[in-house]
Amino acid sequence: MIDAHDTTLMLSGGSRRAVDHDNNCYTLVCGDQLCLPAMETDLFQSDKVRQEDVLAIGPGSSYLGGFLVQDAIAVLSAVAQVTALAPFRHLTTPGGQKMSVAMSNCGRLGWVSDHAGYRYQAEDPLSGKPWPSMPALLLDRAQQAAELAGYSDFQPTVCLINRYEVGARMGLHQDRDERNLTAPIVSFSLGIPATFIWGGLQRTDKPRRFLLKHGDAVVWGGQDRLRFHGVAPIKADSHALTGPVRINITFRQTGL
Ligand code: MD3
Ligand code: FE
Repeated sequence: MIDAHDTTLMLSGGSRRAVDHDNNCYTLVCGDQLCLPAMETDLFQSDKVRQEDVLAIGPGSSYLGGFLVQDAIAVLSAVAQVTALAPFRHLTTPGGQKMSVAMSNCGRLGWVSDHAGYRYQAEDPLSGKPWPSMPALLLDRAQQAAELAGYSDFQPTVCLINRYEVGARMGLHQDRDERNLTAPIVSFSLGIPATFIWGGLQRTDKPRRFLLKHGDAVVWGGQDRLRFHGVAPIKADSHALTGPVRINITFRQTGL
């Protein structure tokens, strides 16, 4: 594993980062050979994921750049199967604002927001029926990413699917609606890129910014689990597999 969680490391080492000075935004780069793996596990013996492809970005968080690239079409097909049953919709915040991000869910529980608040629930409010089940490919890949990041036995009950069109954003927030804050959150990014804003445990802590690109996975856990975070307004762009859209999938372990 490469460790880039202190800024000095982020700022040194030519091939492992690129900085967009205009946006003060890092592009994280995995796979350089500067840090040799200190340990090996069975997962890393596979030729698909190398240990040096796992970049520690915080004490509890790892970036797996390009983790999903080979499976992107299959993952997007699984998303399309879910959203055929539970269409993307723009939820309303408890404050009455329509969210710019469109959302759907699969799995035992789904995240919803309305005038009454934020919560997880077993039924899609649009249909009154259970959310579509979590496609096996999504569950498998989420568990594999968690394992690679050092979280064994990740059992997500929620898969929240976010669709960003140009201009969509997500304001700085914490994910604290989950019952189990010891489990990590696994996120997958597909389609056009986003500038991710990663703050501290206080809303006013100075955030870091980095680019989340097509195929990237990030596992957020441990001491980083309650960090404030958000997504800057999406810039106009197009991706061969998604068109002018970014899809983000987050896997969460929670009960009701
Ligand atoms: C860091 N989604 O759905 S995923 C969300 O790109 C959300 O759609 C963003 O924030 C998106 O709640 C970011 C990355 C992420 C997810 C959860 C986190 C980062 C996190 C929880 C704690 C710290
Ligand atoms: Fe979040």
